Amino acid sequence: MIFEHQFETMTRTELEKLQVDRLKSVLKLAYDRAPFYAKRFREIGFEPQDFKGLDDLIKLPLTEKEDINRHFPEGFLACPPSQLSRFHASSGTTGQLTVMGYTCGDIQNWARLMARCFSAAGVTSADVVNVAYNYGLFTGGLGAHYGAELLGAAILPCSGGASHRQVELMRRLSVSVMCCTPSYALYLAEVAKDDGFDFRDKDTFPLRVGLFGAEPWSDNLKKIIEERLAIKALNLYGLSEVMGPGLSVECLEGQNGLHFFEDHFLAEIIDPQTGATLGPGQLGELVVTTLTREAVPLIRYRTRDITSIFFDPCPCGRTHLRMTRVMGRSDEMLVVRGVNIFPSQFEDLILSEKTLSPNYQITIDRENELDTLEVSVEPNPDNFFPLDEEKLSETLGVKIKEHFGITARLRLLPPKTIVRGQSKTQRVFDRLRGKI
Ligand code: DLL
Repeated sequence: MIFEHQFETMTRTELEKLQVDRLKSVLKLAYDRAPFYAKRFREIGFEPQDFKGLDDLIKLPLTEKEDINRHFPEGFLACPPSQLSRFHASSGTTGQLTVMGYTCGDIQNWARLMARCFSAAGVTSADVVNVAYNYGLFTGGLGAHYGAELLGAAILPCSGGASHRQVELMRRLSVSVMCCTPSYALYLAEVAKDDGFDFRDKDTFPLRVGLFGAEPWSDNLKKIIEERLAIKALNLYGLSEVMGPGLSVECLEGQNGLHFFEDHFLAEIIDPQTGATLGPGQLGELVVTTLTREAVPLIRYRTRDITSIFFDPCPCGRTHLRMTRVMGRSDEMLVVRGVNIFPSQFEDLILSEKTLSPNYQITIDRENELDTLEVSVEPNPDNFFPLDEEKLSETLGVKIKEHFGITARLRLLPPKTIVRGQSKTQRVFDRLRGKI
């Protein structure tokens, strides 16, 4: 089912007209009410009435996370503080909290967008949804909660943690849909196994689909989750500065790219170095302009997320553009001996070795003036035979060399050595740049 058919299947002409109308209002709102944008626009001599069409947007400056950190709330709030109904925050990689405010209208729109996501995953009021994203300042828990509630589904608000109890409840309450980070989904499968259960046993666990996101994950990890849990693993994307989860989602029919809700957000792809606009199919940084946010409209916000967009029709009938799986953040790209690599690209290579597990860490260091890269990984728990570390190291080393042209060392760890997270998992320990 398509939750908001009238919006999700609009023709491009209808959609662009709606976007232009909404953009005019958003630019006026930002200029009239948010001092940060009023100052910015004045500096470049731009007045909202100058805006004629979508092409004019790229003339406006980009907004950075740092701008929000410095100027929220005074500079960004476009509504009277009395109209605020919620705050959320995200800690990001730097550890500094980026805070966001929402009006009642923003929360209602968010619920509708998350209901669209669940609906794209085939969820109905007959489902039982376990929300294992953390509830609280993080947007995952409450975002998923409100969407599932709007659809009329029954919600099990487990949040992250207490994993044995969570598996037990999923069994007893016949949970059919799960929402959490992809790494936590794998961990729950591991916990179930320790407790003598198997998510693949559909008489015990009628689980059939998961909406996973909040961290980068690879195609190979998707395959592993689908095999281990015998479910469809769909990608859910969003970020708290712009709203939270629910900017885009994969649908059950297509399972190829994430439908980006263009009636609420405008997407651009730019070259992260030069800021130049890139076309469909070109990999770059996603820049988002909010079209309906009331409390904190954002104009050309740099997400730092690396993806590409495409406009091909999808069998599900939704017409909005799709984005490819986010490879990682431009500010989390690894630079090893001058080569740029995203951790998710490593994940794909590690998991192409069937004897290795998705529990891995990458450590970057320096020895004798040279960058070193070590992949520490646990073996696949389904292996029957002990692994030959030297041979595996060689095979993986060759693949890494072929793909990236750099040498890597493999370290096999005993099973369950790597700490499992309830939320976003830290995979990279970059001793050169202090991200440890
Ligand atoms: O992670 C919102 C969210 C919650 C999304 C639950 C999906 C599911 P933040 O904590 O602000 O918000 O982190 C946002 O996480 O800029 C991306 O770098 C990354 N991210 C989110 N979803 C995905 C995804 C939430 N599906 C940051 N794939 C974003 C890859 C993702 N990265």
